[in-house]
Amino acid sequence: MADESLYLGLDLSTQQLKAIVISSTLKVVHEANVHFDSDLPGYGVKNGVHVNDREHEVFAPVAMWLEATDLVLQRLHDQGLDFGRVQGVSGAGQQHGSVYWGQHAEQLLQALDHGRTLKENLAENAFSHPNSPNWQDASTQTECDRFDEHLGGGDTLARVTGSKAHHRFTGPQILRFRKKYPEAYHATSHISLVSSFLASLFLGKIAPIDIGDVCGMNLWDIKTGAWNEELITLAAGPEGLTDLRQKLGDVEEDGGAALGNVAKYFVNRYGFDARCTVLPFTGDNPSTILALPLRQDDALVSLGTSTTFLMSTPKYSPDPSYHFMNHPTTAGLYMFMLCYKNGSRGREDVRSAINEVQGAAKTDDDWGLFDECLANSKPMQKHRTKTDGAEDAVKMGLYFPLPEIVPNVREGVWRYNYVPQTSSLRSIGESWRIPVDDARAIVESQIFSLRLRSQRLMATTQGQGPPQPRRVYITGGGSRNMMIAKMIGEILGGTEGVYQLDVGGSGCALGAAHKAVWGTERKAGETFEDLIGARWNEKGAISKVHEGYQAGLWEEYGAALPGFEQMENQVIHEDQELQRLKGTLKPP
Ligand code: XUL
Repeated sequence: MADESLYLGLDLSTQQLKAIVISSTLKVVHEANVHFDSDLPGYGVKNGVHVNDREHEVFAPVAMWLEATDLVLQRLHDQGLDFGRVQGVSGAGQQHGSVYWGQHAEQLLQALDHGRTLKENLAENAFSHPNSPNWQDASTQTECDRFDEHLGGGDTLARVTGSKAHHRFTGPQILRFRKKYPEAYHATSHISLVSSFLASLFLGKIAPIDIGDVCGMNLWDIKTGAWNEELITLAAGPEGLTDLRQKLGDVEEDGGAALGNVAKYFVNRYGFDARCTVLPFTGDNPSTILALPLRQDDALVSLGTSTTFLMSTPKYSPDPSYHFMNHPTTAGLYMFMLCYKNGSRGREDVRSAINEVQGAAKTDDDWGLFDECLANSKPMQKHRTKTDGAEDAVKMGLYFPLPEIVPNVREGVWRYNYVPQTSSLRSIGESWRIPVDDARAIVESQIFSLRLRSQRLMATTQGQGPPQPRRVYITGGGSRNMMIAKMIGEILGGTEGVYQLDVGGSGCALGAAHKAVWGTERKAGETFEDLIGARWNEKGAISKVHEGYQAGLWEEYGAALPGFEQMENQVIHEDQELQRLKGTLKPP
């Protein structure tokens, strides 16, 4: 329909700002993006960030995001988008990052001059610090130790806030920021997450933090639904509780709430309808589960630069090895999340090594030989080794080109043989063909880790078959590899199978656009799942790529899972010993 209402969803991710415009009936009508490295080279970022290796800092310039916001809207305008039809705007942001507003922020946001760019309006005077710490930052080990200790251990912190302390979480980051930049901290009037920062621009005033994204801070008590004052005091210092509470502001509990109308700047500069509503912006992971009506017990695996595993569940069973967050739209549901730093990069390293030794004619980014290695090998590469005598051993490994989050260990590659019958684990001897055997081992290893950590949640799910997800949706670059899709079905299962979710360039931006439709058009009491579920056209968005659960094989993988856990524990133990020797870890 020519005058059907439109909705804008944005995703401010690490490497780009994406925008997607959909209709009330969820059809995508426009998409645009801005790549920070190539479109805004003046900031000198690589993969969207600056890195200070000496302090393990990773951060991005806020001015770059301001410039990207105007540019992405300009690109939508150039495509012919009639902004006057846009009735709702929502968005997603890379999780955990924080933006430090200065004393003039409110005033400058309210008076945005549409004759100048956002950067010209804000960059110089609206912030107390020019950069935002990125989720890849690993500079806060000391602060994380203090957060874990503060409530009596990582287990308690996970129970209260949904996660143990993590380098990237905003609470430890704020504590470090206060110590490293005391003057800037003092001059800070508000602290936004990346999501609420972007919402603030559209709103023309500081937007509240969202109920899903607030769980990525180690500061929010999930069960009581309030800031945890002990943790805020830790981040703020003994005298600073009230001050930091004010800096953080209130949290919007309704993911579909109307925060206000779009700021005049956008009406006058781009032609937005002055009645267009701004809704809460959430984190990129919570937003991704809104790209489809993800039912309870369905799992979504994103195989991108990082690997993430997301599930929507009513069961709150936190553990230090993973994350629980509030569901971004539906009270009483939680989002379970595993987030790995090492996703595609490790697979790419193995692929390049195989291409180098095996196929002189292959270009570096050709996956043919890697896939052949997967297709020509047996599950877990079962074999008999000389050392293992008559026992069947399986090959397994860990591949972390970057220090990993799950589990928290340094970078490295480890290869083992494991004998399920005797539970014996040996560092490899002669039986491995490196790098050929690494292809199956790395893919299995990444999926084993997902199964190991999600299995507890599956315990009560299905009426028939062993506990496993109902559907497994896969998305991201790696999901296009059909061998990987098959192995996901074989190891994780899925009573209804494995589905590739093809929602174009950005599931997060699409999820945000869905949220804008729901928040703006919902009737009283209508849930996100009901409204979006009724309008979603499954046929256009997903395709079944594997049957999922294979009786026998799933159990065989299950028998090797204790070996995988043993291998991880051994590597963690060795890593801690190493750190102790270097003097960076206290004795247990
Ligand atoms: C989640 C996390 C990443 C970022 C990516 O905890 O750190 O997935 O959200 O933008």
